[in-house]
Order: sequence, then C-alpha cells, then structure tokens
Amino acid sequence: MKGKKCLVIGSGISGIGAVCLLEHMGAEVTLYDSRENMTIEELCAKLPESSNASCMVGELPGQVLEETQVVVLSPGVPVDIPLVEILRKKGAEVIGEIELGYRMERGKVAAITGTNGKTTTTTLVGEIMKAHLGEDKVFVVGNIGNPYTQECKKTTAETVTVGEISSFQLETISHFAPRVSAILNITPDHLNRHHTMEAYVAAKEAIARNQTKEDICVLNYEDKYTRDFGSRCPARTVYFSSAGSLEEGYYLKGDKIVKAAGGREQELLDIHRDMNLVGMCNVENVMAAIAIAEGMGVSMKVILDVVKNFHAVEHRIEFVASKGGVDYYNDSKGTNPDAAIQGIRAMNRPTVLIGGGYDKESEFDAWIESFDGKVKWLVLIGQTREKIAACARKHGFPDERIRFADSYQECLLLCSKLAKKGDAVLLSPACASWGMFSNYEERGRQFKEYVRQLPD
Ligand code: UMA
Repeated sequence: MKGKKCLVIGSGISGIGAVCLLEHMGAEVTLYDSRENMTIEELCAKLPESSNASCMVGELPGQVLEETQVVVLSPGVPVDIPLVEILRKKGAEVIGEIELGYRMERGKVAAITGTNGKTTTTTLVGEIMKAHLGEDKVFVVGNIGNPYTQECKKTTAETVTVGEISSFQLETISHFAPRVSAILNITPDHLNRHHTMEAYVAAKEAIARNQTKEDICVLNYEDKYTRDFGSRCPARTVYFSSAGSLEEGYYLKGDKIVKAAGGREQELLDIHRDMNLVGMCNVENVMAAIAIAEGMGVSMKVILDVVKNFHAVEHRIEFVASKGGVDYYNDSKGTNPDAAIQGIRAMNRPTVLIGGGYDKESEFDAWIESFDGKVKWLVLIGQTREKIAACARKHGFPDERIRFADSYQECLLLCSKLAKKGDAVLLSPACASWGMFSNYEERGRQFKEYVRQLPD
C-alpha cells in the first residue's frame, strides 16, 4: 500500500480502523462518507488527531475518482452502488476492511460465518484459544464489533486471530485464507443487500475460497446449503450434526455430544449437565466451536474445560432478571426470522414476545409457525409491524393477542402489564434495529435497563 492513493468508504468503526492501518502502511488516504447531511467537520472529528487523511463528503470530485488506486469498503457499503462501479471501471482495486486487515496478518486465522450463531461461536472459540495460548496471543475481531484493521498490526507468528465474518465482509475478500473456517448455517437474511439467496450463499461460501486441503472447513450437516457445499469445498471438511449420527465428525447422541473418528466414538459432554447455554442452536454452536478449536490444534481437555464454564453471550437469549415472577430474556441479536426461531424455541413457558424493526425484506412465516402455542401476546414495533401482524393472522394467530407500540418505552410498559406470574417476556424481534437504534446492542441494553428498573 506504500505510496498508493487509497479511498476508504464509510466512517464507522471499520472505516476508521482502515484509515489508521493504511496510514501506518504508508498510503495516501482519503476518507469518504456518503451519508446525507454529514459535514466535513463531523467526518474529520472521527479520525484520531495524528491522522493526515483527507476527508470528503457529498459528491466525490472527478480527480479523486481518476486517481484512486485502492478502495476499501466498510461492510455496510453495498458492493454494487454506482460509485463503486465507477471506481472499479476506472481500474481501482476494490477490497473490504477484512481483506485489508488480512494483508497484515502474521499468525493463524480461524474464521466463522453463518446466518446465526456467529457471535456465540466466535466468542467461545476466542475463549478456548486464550486458554490454550494466553490472553495476549489471541485477537477476536470482525462483525463481533472489533475491526480487524485495529488488531492485525499486533499479530505475530505465535498469535491466533478469531474472526466473526459476515456475508457483507466476505463479498470483498480476495486473499483472505483462514486455517480453519466454519459456516454454521445459511437461512434467508440480508436479501435487500444480496438480492438473491444464491448470491447470499455464494458470499458465505467465499470464506473457504482460498483454503486448500491443508486447511479445514467446519460445516453443519443438517443445513442443506452447508451440507452440499462439502462436496465443492476446497478445504478438508468436518461436519457437525444435531439431528443424526455421522461416521466422522461431531454429533448429538441423546443428551451427549460425541466425536466420531476412525471408527471410534468418544463421548465429550452432556448438554444439560455440562453446558450453561440453552437451546439447540447453542448445542450446534458448541459442536462447531469444538471442531474449530481442535482444527486449530487445541487439546480436547482445554476445549471442554472452557465449554463447561462458558455463559451466554450478551443479547443472545440472555437471561436478564426475574421481576414479579416473570422471567425477562434479551435476544436482541435475533435480527432475522431464523435467529428469532432459536429464541422462541429456547422458551419453555407462556411468552410475551416483542417483534419487529427494520425491514430487510424477510419472510416471517416460519418464525410465526415456530411459536408452537407458546406465544401468549405478540407486541410489535417498527417498520415491519404491520407485515408481521398480517403474517401472524394468516397463520391463525389471534388478532386480539397482537398489540402495536410506537416507541420502545411504550412497548416495554405494555409487556410488563401483559405478562403474568410464570410467563416469560422475550425480546427477539426477527428484525434489525436500524432506524430505531444504531445497532442491536443498543436495543438490547435499553431493554435490560428497563427490565432492571421494574419492581421485584
Ligand atoms: N456509509 C456510506 N455509504 C454507504 C453506506 C454506508 O458512506 O453506501 C457509511 C455510513 O454513513 C456510516 C458508515 O458507512 O458512516 C457505516 O459503516 P458500516 O455500516 O460498515 O459500519 P461499521 O461501524 O464500520 O461496522 C461494521 C459492521 N456493520 C455492518 O456490517 C452494517 C459491524 O457489524 C461490525 O461489527 C464492524 O464493521 C466491525 O467489523 C454490525 C452489523 O450490523 C454488528 N452487522 C450485520 C449483522 O450482523 O447482521 C452484517
């Protein structure tokens, strides 16, 4: 990158990370943000004082379009917008922030993608790697909220980077080649960005694109997309299954996770006695994490010790508190119908369910069908509330059990009134938070704050 003219698009956390790394590499950097109403002052204020990058908003001058040699896209920037097309046509190399970080990587990489379970699995693998190598030798990066470009300079031949990599980030890789990759599952999500399911699946599969048979790709045997990918995958594949036995791999046998290898079966753990996580989705996440960590050379003893002490990740079917005999769960990370299905499946009592949010053009049928008589009240909010209500009615959910709220404040007040002793209140919206909050973390934190203020 030395001496190259680089344009970073997007001034969120990955854009700022990319600018700092590019400057460190000796590039000549311009930071650009296309958000309406963004001022130059606002944009420049996001950069550290030491930065010499130029800042630009509004329409980019022709000279910048002509001279840019490398474009670094933030994950939230679609790869097919006119600006990116123009830059590509003019000969600029277009990469993403993950690819840029990888170009500075000195150690080994484990990378995890999938529609759901990425954050839990990445966190768990990170913990296992830290127990194996020591805290200071492991970096947990990516979609989890920690830009790769911020950490990659610290990597050495002895370190391991564990990345949660979204489909957005995989669209813009070129050399990224993890030692171990994993695709946990693929169900419809982000179709407004990827347009078709084929394009979304292709983005996910790109995680293994640069792997070889020396590397490992961990795949879910019970997901049709990831199972089929096994036959085309350039890496050696390792499967896990929560529904049936496998000749080779990790699977659930009754209440036990077992490992089958070379005709032998080894019992690893009991999902009720040895796990603090609830729901079948988490059994899958744990199996995937075990497979990834073994692939990274960690002993089974270290892996199982960490798994047994691991608790739920924040915002993922997270128990918040019991108030007035009602249990409150924060599953704000349930940002698509499939993730929210896992949320409702994990409930074992009548539930007041909070749904709705930003419209990603998802279909809600499977989610509504998964209610299984457990949802007592459906409290809806946000852009998608009418669409969800119509879908619920279509599937026979009683209209008088659907309520609308205009603000989160109103929604939470309503839920605390509707829930009776012995019920659960679950925030698992099946939609992104964008439009009402800057991210699902903020939505989850506000929910938790509200719950904690309720009388015991
Ligand atoms: N912007 C433009 N032009 C555009 C679109 C956006 O200039 O066409 C600008 C916006 O005005 C804004 C900036 O880009 O200033 C935002 O960039 P971004 O959306 O890429 O956000 P970052 O803060 O860089 O965060 C990104 C990921 N965000 C998204 O993918 C939307 C974070 O994932 C990730 O943690 C972070 O990089 C570090 O890797 C969040 C997410 O919502 C959690 N991910 C999606 C999900 O999990 O469903 C994929």
